[in-house]
Amino acid sequence: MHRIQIIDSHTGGEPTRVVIAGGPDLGDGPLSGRVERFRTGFDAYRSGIVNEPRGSDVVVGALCVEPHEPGCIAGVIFFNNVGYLGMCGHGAIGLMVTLVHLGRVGPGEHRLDTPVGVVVATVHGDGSVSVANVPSHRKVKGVVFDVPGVGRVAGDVAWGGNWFFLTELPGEELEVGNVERLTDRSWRIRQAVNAQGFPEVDHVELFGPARSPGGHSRNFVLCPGKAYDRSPCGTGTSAKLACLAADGKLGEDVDWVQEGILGTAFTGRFRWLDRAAGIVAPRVTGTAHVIAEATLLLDEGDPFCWGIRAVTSES
Ligand code: PYC
Repeated sequence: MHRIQIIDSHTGGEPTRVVIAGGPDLGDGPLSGRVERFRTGFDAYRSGIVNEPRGSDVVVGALCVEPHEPGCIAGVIFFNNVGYLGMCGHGAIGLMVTLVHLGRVGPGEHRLDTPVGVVVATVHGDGSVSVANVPSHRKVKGVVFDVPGVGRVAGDVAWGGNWFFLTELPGEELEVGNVERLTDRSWRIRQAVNAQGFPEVDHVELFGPARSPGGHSRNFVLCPGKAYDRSPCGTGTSAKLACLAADGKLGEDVDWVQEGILGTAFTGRFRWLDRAAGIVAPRVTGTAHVIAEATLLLDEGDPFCWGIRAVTSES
């Protein structure tokens, strides 16, 4: 019987399952190498931890490991129903709130080692958390293509710790009652943009007008395993900030309030790292709540010990 100790939280509605003990031993070295060891040698753990019957398509796992980079309080590898994430903004906020809950950290700045670089999380006195994310940039502006069942789509490809295609679909209501339609449209867009020569894009982000008085924009984000992000997506907000910066639509250190599909919000802002190259340092602030402490039991005699593998049309 394997026992895996977890703490669950949600950040703006999007769950994070932090693995505190009992996860796979990935050895040491850079996190980019350890995520590959996770993928090739221990992928059953990923599925067992986040997939049904213990989890669901929407759960994002966060395996806490010893950091490699100096000065980091922890290393973290984020994973979901179908694979691994470079970074995860809502997950980093959830991890910090979990570490506060455990009494391991208090208010102040804390460095986290991830497979795509070091991020700096600041725990504020009011419990909110800011994440200074990895350098982000827009790769291509204004990619235009036809999407079967959707029509002509134009948008940007950008990196915010994961790869995104960002677009607006005029007339599309970004509300939770429409998630089936939004999921279908976003999935078609993802397949089409991948076929356009951007196979790296695994998240699709649709934008529309904000609904709240202080908001600047609302989004719907489709994740790689076809689950939609219940939060405004931290890495997606970082990619958005890179696009806004490149277009001169947002100034340095100016707040951008990004609503997600449930109406919860992250506040983003950026600093230029290299203006000529379009590279920004994004910072995303949000709140999370711890909702469960548990021990997962993995019994090899159980036919679904290692989870029910998520099936998408690509897997
Ligand atoms: O907040 O960066 C994020 C994220 C990525 C996938 C789900 N949430």
